Order: sequence, then structure tokens, then C-alpha cells
Amino acid sequence: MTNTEKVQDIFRPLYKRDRHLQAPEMCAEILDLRQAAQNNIGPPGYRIRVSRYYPTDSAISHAKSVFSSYIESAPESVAMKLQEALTEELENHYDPVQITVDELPGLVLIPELLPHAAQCAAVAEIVRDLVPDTRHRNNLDIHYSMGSGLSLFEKDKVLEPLAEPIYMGEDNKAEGCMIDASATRSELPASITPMPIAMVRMRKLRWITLGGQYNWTTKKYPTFTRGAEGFPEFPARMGSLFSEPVFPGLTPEAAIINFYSPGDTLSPHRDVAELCMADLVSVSIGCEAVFYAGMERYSGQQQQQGTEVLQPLQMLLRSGDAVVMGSNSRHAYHGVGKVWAKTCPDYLKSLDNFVIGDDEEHELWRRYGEWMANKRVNINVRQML
Ligand SMILES: O=C(O)CCC(=O)C(=O)O
Repeated sequence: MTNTEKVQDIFRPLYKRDRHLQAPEMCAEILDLRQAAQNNIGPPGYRIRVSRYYPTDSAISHAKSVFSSYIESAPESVAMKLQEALTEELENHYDPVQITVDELPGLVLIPELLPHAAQCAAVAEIVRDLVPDTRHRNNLDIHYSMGSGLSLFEKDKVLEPLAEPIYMGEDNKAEGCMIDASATRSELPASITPMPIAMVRMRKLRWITLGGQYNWTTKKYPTFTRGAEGFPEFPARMGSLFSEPVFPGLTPEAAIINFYSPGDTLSPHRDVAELCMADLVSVSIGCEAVFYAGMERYSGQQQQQGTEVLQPLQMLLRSGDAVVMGSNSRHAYHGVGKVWAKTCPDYLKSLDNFVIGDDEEHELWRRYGEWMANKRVNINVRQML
């Protein structure tokens, strides 16, 4: 049996169980981060520890100012109300805790790290600025013309198929690359027909990549020298959230933004394309999901010796939660088992509440909120070198 088969064997029962799970609370093995932060109790087999996330009060103040400037650069129509909401939220209390796990050293779980207003601003940055920017590849652009950019909320737009697929690089033309690329991430359509934007928005857009563009076929980033001409720029605004002091353990150079609808899953995998061991940071926005993380290696030795294999840690991720995978957990297996419908928080569902004036803009934000009601957006940031 290969290691991949062993890993599949270990994770498969969890995916199967969660497919039918009505609510995460019904499964005692799923760690609820908020509860765990209060009662210090981990799931069977795991010992957790809870401590303050930011090491000092000045790091908290610095983080607050990062959130505030992030929101300041949100579109004018919403910046003021978002700023008010942020002030109110942070004045009340902002001192997140981190949960560490003895059995998975280097894995850090931070419930409620990203304030509500920053989450709202991030959704807007993603749909207005990042998705439409043709420098950021997405799972559809191999087969569809993106024209001047993918505007998800443009009424009546239809994506037109390309006459020939456009691959990312010469190496991408290898036979079988479509099968490979579609395995977990691309969901390429069986036949390439014009695709209404509503379909793209609802389900078909699965990811975009920022900064260094990861090649799903070669499973590599292009070769770069930091600082040299052509080194990819990471979007500065988004990058400000994923740097010190909020995430001191990485320099954001590449990211995958994953879009999940209820029913979508992500197979267990390890992120090993990066050439350094800087932290990998993953932030969730929108609907709740179960996230699994297991050891770097399931060698099968334990099974041979008759010792019990520790089940992957299963945890419920809610909007605003962050997962950091560093040091010994940097290459841990991980995946997403289920996204629960109707679990998106109200502040994201009613984004139009933040808009001042302008009917058109109001309508647009209403539609962003309607979209988020059934989405989970995961921002997964890495350092390449
Ligand atoms: O959606 C998530 O929480 C994890 C995403 C992930 O593991 C990845 O993009 O590699």
C-alpha cells in the first residue's frame, strides 16, 4: 500500500461521516475552537493549550491600526460605516487567544482573529479588485476568455470558451494535465460551452491565485529570485493583513483564495511547493467548515505494529478564524470535509448595511451579501522562498 493510499484510508471515513452531518455540534470529535478556548479541552487523543495570541499590548495596538488602515482603503461608499463598526468592535474587546496542540507542534488555531469589519472589507477587495485582475489566474481561465477581467456581479455576462485552452507555461501542455488539474481544484466542465456569470458566481469559480502563480500541473511556482525583475508582486492591501504583527511568521508572496459552496470539499494534501518553511496562514470568511489536519507522515508503521493511528484533528472553522501551519506542522496533511449551508454570519449577509447613499452601489453590496450567504472564502497565504 502506498503512503497516499494510507492517507486516503485515514481521512476517507471523516469525509464520509461529515457528508451526512447536519450540524458540526452533533459530532463530539469536531473541535469547536471557541468552546475549546474557554474550557481548555481537546478532542480525544489531543492535548490543547490556550494562551494569548499577540505577545504584547503594543502588538495588539499595531494590529488594530493595520485593520483600520485596511478598512480606510475600502471603497468610499462603505469605508466610513465599516470604520465605525471596527472601532466599536475593537473598543469592546480585542485580545484573541491561540490554541496549540501538543500532538501537532507548529499548528496554531486562532478563533476570531479577523474583526468583522475587516472580513467585510476583504470580501469587497476580493470580488471588486482581486478576482477581476487578469494577473491573478483562476480555475476557469484555461478554457474561458476573461476579457478585461472577471466581474462576478456584472448582469447578463456570459464567459465565452476559448478556441484553444491557454495553459500557464510550456510544461503545462503535458498530456493528462487537465485530469490532474481537475482532480481537486478545477472542476473543469466536461464540454466547454458558454457559461453564464451566475453559474460562475454560484459554483464554478473555485480559486484564484495571487502573487507567485502556482502551477497546478507541475505543482510548482515559477522560478524566481527575490528582488529580481519580474518577481511577482503580492497585492499590497491584502498583503498588509498577512504580515506582521497579525502574522509575524511569513512574508506574503503567493496566495490561493478558495471559494467553496456547501457540498464542496478539499481532499487531504500537503503544501510542499514552497522552498522555505515560513508559516502558511489560512483565514476563513463566510460559512462554517470542518477542517482536518494530520501528521506530516502516516507511515503505516503504527498499523503494522498494531498501535493505534491518531485520527486527524478535526476542527470547526468559523468566519474570522485563522489557522497557522508552521514548523513541524508546515507540511501536515490537511483538507476540508464539509461546508455547512446557512452558517454565514449576518454582518456578511447584509453587507449593504454599510453603504452610504448611491442606490447602484447599495444594490451591488446587497448582491455581495446574498452571494456570501452561501459561500466560504478561504485566503491561504504562503511565502515561496
Ligand atoms: O480552505 C481551507 O481551509 C484550506 C485550503 C487549503 O488547504 C489550500 O488551499 O491548500
